[in-house]
Amino acid sequence: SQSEVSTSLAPVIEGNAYKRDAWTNTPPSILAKLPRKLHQQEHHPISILRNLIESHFQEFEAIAPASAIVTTHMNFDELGFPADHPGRSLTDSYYLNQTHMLRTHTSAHEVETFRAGHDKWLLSADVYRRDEIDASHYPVFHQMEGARVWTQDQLKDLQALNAKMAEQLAACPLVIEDISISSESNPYQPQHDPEFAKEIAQNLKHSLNSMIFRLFGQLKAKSTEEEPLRVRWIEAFFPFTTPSYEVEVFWNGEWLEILGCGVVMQKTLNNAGVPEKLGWAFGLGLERIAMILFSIPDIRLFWSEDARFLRQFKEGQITTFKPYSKYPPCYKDLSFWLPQERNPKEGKGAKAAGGGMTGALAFHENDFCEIVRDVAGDLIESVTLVNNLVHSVNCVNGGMTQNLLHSFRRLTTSQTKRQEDKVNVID
Ligand code: FA5
Ligand code: MG
Repeated sequence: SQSEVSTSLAPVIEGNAYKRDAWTNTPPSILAKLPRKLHQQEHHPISILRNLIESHFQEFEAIAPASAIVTTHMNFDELGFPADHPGRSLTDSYYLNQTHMLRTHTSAHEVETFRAGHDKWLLSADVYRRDEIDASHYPVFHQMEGARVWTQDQLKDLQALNAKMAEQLAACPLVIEDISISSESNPYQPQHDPEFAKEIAQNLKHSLNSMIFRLFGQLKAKSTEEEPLRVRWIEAFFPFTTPSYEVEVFWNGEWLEILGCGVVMQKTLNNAGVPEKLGWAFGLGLERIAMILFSIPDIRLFWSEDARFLRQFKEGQITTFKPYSKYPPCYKDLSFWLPQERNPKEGKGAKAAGGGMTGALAFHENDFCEIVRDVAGDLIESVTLVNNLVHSVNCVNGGMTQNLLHSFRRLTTSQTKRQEDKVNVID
């Protein structure tokens, strides 16, 4: 029967079996990404960026949800997505079956996080969307959700806090293209005191602007142009916030959307069992920001397991990505004999002490590297000495025994351009 077939095909993921049905549309290639967790992989640019943002939001708790598999209720219903929202369609999201799916955004964890009593938190995770594949889209990417909520009582201090934050921001060379906090098309919630809602939205903007300045300000300082960073706030719509905004950063001649945010819909907080609280939430795309910060030209590079990608990054540092060949590196082994020569710096004493034949060679590894660089430029990634032998052989010269150095060196080459790939460096 139909149901027997479905059961027998139920995939087991993270120890749970998900019964297939008409909604099942997640291919094994996508499921294979679940254990990767790039945002938790030390020295990976996504993890470096997550840590940088977490250290900026000092008093916020960092939360890591257990699984990418959520119920459709968590991903959509709980957040007020209407039944006919396009995000729910099989063409846009990955379903395990009608009730379980791969989260499409970190907002899927908002309600459970508020319910657990967290008031200031950041939550980072892998998210999944059926999407085109090109340099800036990938069906798996990473988001960070952030939220801060207050009780009515605590809100009284918010105005003073906002004034302090505004003062600090005024000292930053940021050009912010702002919009009004609320408008007819981007209204406050009817059950909110507009004064409180305004201060919450103001706090959201200050918090995000200072984070943006912290991240991109460093980058600007590194660049030669003196142009200040341009940031633009625009009106947006999300079923779980109002007023809502998106933030774009002007980069390489175009506006790039980096996050969505807004004042949390009171319905969401009521659902979470904390109706007495009010606050804001944001969701940002870690890849989008990391591509700018690290100059990574293609979103697919984040999934690379090639050491030539991974070794370019280090926790705590924003470094500029250097492109490498799309071909794997090739190794050239090279060995050569060096005649015994005395190091000129050694003086006469060495001869007396060592019997004349044990002095160091004048040859220095850097001399060798100089030759390599001269011939092949930056095509050579690294030169590694594999072995060094000193042994006696009979030399033609009068049958005298001499010590010769047998030096066996390994050259690792990697080409950066296709044209250069044809260059046969050292054979
Ligand atoms: C959301 O996902 C909302 N959950 C954000 C939110 C959270 C709003 C909390 C309000 C309150 P959106 O679909 O616009 O919104 O995605 C948020 C960010 O994720 C985008 O700004 C972008 O930086 C990133 N993003 C979205 N789609 C992709 C993609 N295909 N590839 C890479 N990054 C993406
Ligand atoms: Mg968006």
